[in-house]
Amino acid sequence: MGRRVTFVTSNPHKFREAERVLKGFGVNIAHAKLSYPEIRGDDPSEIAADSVRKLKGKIKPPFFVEDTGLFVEALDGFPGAYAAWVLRKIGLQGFLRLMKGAKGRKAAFRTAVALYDGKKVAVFEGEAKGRIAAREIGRGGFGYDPIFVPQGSRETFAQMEAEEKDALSHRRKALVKLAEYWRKRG
Ligand code: ITT
Repeated sequence: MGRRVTFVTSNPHKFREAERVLKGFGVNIAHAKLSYPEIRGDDPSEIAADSVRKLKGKIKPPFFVEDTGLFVEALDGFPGAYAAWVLRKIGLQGFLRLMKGAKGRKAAFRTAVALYDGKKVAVFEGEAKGRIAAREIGRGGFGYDPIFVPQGSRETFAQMEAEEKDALSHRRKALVKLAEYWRKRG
């Protein structure tokens, strides 16, 4: 299967994170910077698997896509897989307003990476549990990072060095599974 795989994503931050993590496993990635239509749904794995199938014939395999959602317990999982849409519409400040009065701030990022190796689709999941901060803190990272405090930490992802976030991140957990699968297949 070789050592090089293409990551199809419109998000350069995701690409850089994936590049760092996979490099540690000797896997090099190329960036196909494009956005593609996604189905609506609650489950990142279903969304990623559907997207990778639709990209067959358009991108040279092996390639993967990734879908991430933010699930807030007290909001019954909202915004979930609609996280990108919610951020575009109301921003972090709007989201923090929605959290006012919520009973608890527990949340989790869930990532699904779907790989097509030219023969079949494989999906790998990763989760980071944590909580929603009271306000935006930190300048690093992207997306919801300034308001997400991972379990066991006092800082938001946006306050951390890139490698510190990597060590705890939902994305890394999914990508490590991809790398292990990759290695086993040879
Ligand atoms: P692609 O679909 O093109 O890969 P995207 O940015 O639209 O890029 P998602 O739909 O998976 O990707 O992203 C969902 C939202 O969650 C979006 O607003 C991201 O900024 C945010 N997000 C994803 N991963 C994140 C992370 O590690 N930390 C903070 N926010 C994240």
